Amino acid sequence: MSNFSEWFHNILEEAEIIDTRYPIKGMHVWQPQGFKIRKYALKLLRELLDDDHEEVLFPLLIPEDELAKEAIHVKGFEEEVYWITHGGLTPLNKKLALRPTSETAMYPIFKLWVRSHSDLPLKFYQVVNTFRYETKHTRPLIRVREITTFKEAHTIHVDSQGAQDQVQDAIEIYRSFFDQVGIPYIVTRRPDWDKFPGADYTMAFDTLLPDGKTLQIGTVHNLGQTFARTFDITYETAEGEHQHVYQTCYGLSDRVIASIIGIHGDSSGLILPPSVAPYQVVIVPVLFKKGAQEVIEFCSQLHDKLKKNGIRVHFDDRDLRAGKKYYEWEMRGVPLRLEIGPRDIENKKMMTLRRDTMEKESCDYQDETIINDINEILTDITQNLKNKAWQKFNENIRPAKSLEQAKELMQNRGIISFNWCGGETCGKEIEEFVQVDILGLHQESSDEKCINCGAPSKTIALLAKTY
Ligand code: A5A
Ligand code: MG
Ligand code: ZN
Repeated sequence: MSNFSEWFHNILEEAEIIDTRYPIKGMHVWQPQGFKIRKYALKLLRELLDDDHEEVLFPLLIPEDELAKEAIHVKGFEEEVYWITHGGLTPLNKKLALRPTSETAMYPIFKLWVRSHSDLPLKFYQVVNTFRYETKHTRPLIRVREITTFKEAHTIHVDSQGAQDQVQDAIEIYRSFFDQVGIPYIVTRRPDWDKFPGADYTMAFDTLLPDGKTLQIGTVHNLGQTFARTFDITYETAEGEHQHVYQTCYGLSDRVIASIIGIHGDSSGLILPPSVAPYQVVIVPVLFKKGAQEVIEFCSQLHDKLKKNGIRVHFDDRDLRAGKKYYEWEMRGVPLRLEIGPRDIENKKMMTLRRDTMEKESCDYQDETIINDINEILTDITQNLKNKAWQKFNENIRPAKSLEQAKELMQNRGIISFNWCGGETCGKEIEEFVQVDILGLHQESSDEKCINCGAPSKTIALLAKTY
């Protein structure tokens, strides 16, 4: 995969994930294969959120005066907002924005919903499309102007501690989500100049794509009371006083799918973790003139049995050369392929091919254990994909003791860890010198000095070339 960008574009097309020919820059079409991956990824996230969040759905359009209310927020998004100015031929007397995100759509309504301390906390989420007129180079799934799968959660709390705890909970939810699809990540607290417009602070998940550039795949924001004051969202305390609430919000986008495709794939195409694979298992009959009917019947019954047991399985009985089918299912990333011929049935065997290792193995076939056996292989594939991805990720995080060393190491891309004081002027100097971005503060360190200004530094920060 020497040229990741080219590989990525080709596989989206060949595996029929996304059609990029739609005639608006940054807006693309989900094809059936891509849509299924998206659907299963959403299902995983919904299962996590539905535990203690309520799903809602707010309108796409935001009145100009609501969007403009929160000054810092609107400043952060002003260059990215699409506007609706007309209804048919009639100019609107109030312009309407296509949501770039939904704080200013939701919070005027939250003001009406929040009453008493006993109603709190409230935790909502929605899955919608959002629109951002991105000026940086657009790429399918990675930087789009219509984010088609924006999963945004918004929570409301009585106190600051509640919001801080929710930030931690949200980080755990996202960890669990990324673990299920085997995507490695590192969590940092973004520098103040890079936080979400209107947030007190922003925690971000970054992963590493095969070209050594990091991709921000999720963010969790502590909004403090900024929006609560702007939109006057208050609750009544037990003593009957009115207090402003504390809020958080967090979101994931289409980038989740981009990282699943980009991180697990190889030169033969996609490698999908079973949790999101449209087909987890494909059965390919190996046919000769003799015994063909028996093989077809056997495979067809096996298909029904797996399906009944909740495995997403496909029986490929097309009249095509087996080799052609193998090539196609490998390219589409099906985790497990079963090849069954007349001799296998006779000997109670089947041939398995694992897409993650490309290992072909003749396994015992037993009616009583087949479901268990297959589920075990799928679990092992999940674990192996995750381990491989984490190993590669960790290998690409390297410490630097000086700015020169950071610059030197950065020639191989990846992530550099270093001691940083956290100061804005100092941070900008570091970014200028190394010519990449500071992702943020990662973790505490024992007493050391900032590699740039020499001030005491108790935190390790990360540098990377970012998408
Ligand atoms: N309301 C909060 C949650 C919010 O909007 N946060 S955010 O601006 O950081 O966006 C959430 C996530 O969406 C980001 O972490 C990033 O992974 C993704 N994202 C942002 N802009 C994107 C774009 N143009 N294309 C694809 N994904 C994008
Ligand atoms: Mg942006
Ligand atoms: Zn410094």
